[in-house]
Amino acid sequence: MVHWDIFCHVIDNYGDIGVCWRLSRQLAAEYGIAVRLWVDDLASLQRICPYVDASLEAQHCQGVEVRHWVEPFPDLMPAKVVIEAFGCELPQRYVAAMTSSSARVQQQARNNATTTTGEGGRRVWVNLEYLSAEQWVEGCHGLISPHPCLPLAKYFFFPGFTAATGGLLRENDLLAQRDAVQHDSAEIWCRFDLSCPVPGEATVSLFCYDSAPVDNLLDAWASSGAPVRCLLPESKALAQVANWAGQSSLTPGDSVQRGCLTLQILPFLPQEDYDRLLWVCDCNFVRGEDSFVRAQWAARPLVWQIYLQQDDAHHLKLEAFLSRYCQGLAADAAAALCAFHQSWNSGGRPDWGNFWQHHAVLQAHAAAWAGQLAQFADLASNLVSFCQHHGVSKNSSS
Ligand code: TRH
Repeated sequence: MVHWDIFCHVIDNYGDIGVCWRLSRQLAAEYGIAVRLWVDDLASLQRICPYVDASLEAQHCQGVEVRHWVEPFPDLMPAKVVIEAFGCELPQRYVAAMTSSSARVQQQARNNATTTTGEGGRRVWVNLEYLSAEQWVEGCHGLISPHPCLPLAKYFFFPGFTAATGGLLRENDLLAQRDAVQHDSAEIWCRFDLSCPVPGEATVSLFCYDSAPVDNLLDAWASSGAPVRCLLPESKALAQVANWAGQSSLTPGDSVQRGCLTLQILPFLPQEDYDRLLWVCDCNFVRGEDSFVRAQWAARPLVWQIYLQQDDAHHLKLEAFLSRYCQGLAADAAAALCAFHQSWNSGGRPDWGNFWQHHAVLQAHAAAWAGQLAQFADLASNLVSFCQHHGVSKNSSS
């Protein structure tokens, strides 16, 4: 069985561990890979996967070996594939072990060019990058970067929206599961302890940063003239929402009614349940990277709040996505979608009426977009092929 080590440093929020956790589970479940996930913040992992015990240094969960990444890092044999997620720096001791094992392998190869090394040959070190729809990603995906002073090199692996990138995370059965739930969603509403939507009601999930103009959006929904039900999993935006509702706090199970708006507070959901929430809502407000991708697989209209970056680099990222996403979308619907994103991402007054009048067109487009993305190979399978191409086969021993 081939072993992979995945390293995740949680910067803030849940996106870094959200991506690493999905990837780890998929590699274990679909490829039989022995994944060891090193994460420095187990509490964040526990939020998205309640089966994880944040007090344990080592545990197995959903087919993945979860290890608390603390210093000093233990002495151990590095895996055949080493994934450094989002440029997190690998532990020095681990890099030193990679260096000495690579030197031994080279020495053995020199001694006996025809024999496979006792350590099983090559190792691939990959830096898994953040997702962007920008054009330059295609040119950088797969590039190698030699270490400045050690005899090691790592590859840059970029997720993306085209066949020339690393693709997007998508489990084998994801779309079939989504279709089944969307065909009959009553059980899911019941699971969330919520009533099924009534005809004419727009159900919307809301996951955003506290910088979003939430008050303006809630005002727009309250006065929209048609029923809107907003489902809000517990998040930082809750304080702002409570303030808007004139309450000192809101907790899961609470509900607020203002004009046309019914606001229902949900607990922070396990990752699989959050997916299901996206599948059953008519429109999903998402953020960052992982919820943004999952909302695309939900094949429902979405509104993305991008993670703020230094030097306003996020503006280009947002534009790049919108210009890809809007291809093939009717001009008036595309204009409404872009205007809505601009105001949502810049603290403006999102015009819900102007946006949602196109909901039928936006719905058809969201389904077509998901279908188009599903034509490309998914990120895990691309990563496995990439490692095979660079010398780590499915059967390499660790
Ligand atoms: O939490 P985020 O803002 O993460 C961000 C981004 O990834 C950003 O690119 C990165 O630089 C920054 O973190 C450090 O948003 P994101 O990416 O959508 O991740 C949220 C995760 O939380 C995702 O895996 C879905 C999950 N989630 C649940 O499991 N349950 C829930 O109830 C909700 C609302 C989210």
